[in-house]
Amino acid sequence: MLKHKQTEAMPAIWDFAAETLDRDALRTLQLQRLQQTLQATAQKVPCYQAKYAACGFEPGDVQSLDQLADLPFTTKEDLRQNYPYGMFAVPMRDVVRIHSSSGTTGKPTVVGYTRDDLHIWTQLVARFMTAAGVTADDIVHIAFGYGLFTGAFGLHYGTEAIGASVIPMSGGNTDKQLMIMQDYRSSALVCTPSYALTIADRMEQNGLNLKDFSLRVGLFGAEPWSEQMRREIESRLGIIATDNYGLSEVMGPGVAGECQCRRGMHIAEDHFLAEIIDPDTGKVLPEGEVGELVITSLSKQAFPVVRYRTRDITRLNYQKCDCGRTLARMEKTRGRSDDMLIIKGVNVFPTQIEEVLFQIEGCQPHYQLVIDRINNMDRLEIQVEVNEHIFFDEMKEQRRFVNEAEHKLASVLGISANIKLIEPSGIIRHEGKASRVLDRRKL
Ligand code: DLL
Repeated sequence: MLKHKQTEAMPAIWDFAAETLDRDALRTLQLQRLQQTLQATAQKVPCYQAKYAACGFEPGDVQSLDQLADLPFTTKEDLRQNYPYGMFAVPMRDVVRIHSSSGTTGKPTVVGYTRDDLHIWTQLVARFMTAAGVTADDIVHIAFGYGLFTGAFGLHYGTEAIGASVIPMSGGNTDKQLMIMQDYRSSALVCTPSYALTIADRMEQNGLNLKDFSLRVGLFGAEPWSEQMRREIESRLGIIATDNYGLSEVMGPGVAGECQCRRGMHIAEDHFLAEIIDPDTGKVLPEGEVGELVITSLSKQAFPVVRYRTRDITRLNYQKCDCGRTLARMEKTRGRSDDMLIIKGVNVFPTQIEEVLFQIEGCQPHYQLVIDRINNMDRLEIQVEVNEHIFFDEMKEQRRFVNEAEHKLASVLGISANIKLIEPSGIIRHEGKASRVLDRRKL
């Protein structure tokens, strides 16, 4: 059990009262806030008015949290249809910030924040950063792109609230990132896990020595990553790597984050109600089962969401954590239900393939999945970077790698794949979220 006691020296951002509430008190708070959110959406958002009317629902009817399951879901499609401001529950004069999702297809979804929303967002980010071990003594290097994406601004204000020093570096220009990180003595790194690996690669290519850096902790999020990848980042950057989760439609980063125990990300349940549903039937699943995360916001003013389907696949754990927090923890997400690949009928997430690959000696943490359909048969090619020794040395080593990869993929995941070895640095690097799947099947 980690020692914790609210003392004057402790940053205010360990919100002891909220983060260690017992479940009954938490549920009472959640119900009260849910009722307010339902009233606000029923009064102010036409999309919710239509949804409620269609199922004969009166917001005043909800007297228990279980009744939430009777309400319709909100989807990205609802947000698209109400582009740009149709889902806002306050007039634009009360909106002080606008962000949008990083969607790559169609119109992005637009989200807004009132001043109170921004205050809560900042507090929640500061809370998970504190849980991950960031203190006022840290120098926090933010390598997320500043802009419409919520990552950089979210972590930026959270850092300031803790009283740590923020370096608003933004994304790209990895050589410069390294120079600043070294010279300014950055102790905490904030970016996507894939960019953390790009930074590690460049450090090695430039012959830089870890000892000349001050890094000690990483706060990584915005994309799925495996435990193997965590170990790789930790050993190559000499840091503790923590995971944090969020999505712009719900708030941005700060929805959930790992404490130093790193056994799941604590969800800010005093501000968000989490459910796990079967993505096919929409039914709420029993505690502990894997399914799609659905979130209802409990305190947001400008952009409340009721039963928003995140498409992210995870599992919730309600056991009290060793850190003392009682807030439920979500497991590392396995990917999105819409990222799930079905290859020759087998359901598989890219992160599961990543887990298998990274166990093989000589594998570099960079890969790309290319799926084709040839003569009505799915064909998966895994392009994977290997170290120089394997790529340039004898065929024997290459064969060993390919055989082991094929064997493991077949025995662990039940899929067959052609493995294509790629030379070091041969796979395109990403500064933001990595995109690792090229599905060329015309279905
Ligand atoms: O990625 C918010 C964020 C920024 C979270 C910085 C953490 C750190 P969007 O661009 O709207 O928002 O993308 C949201 O990214 O539905 C997940 O599929 C994925 N995602 C976010 N965090 C994680 C994570 C931000 N820790 C979408 N693990 C979400 C896995 C994540 N996937």
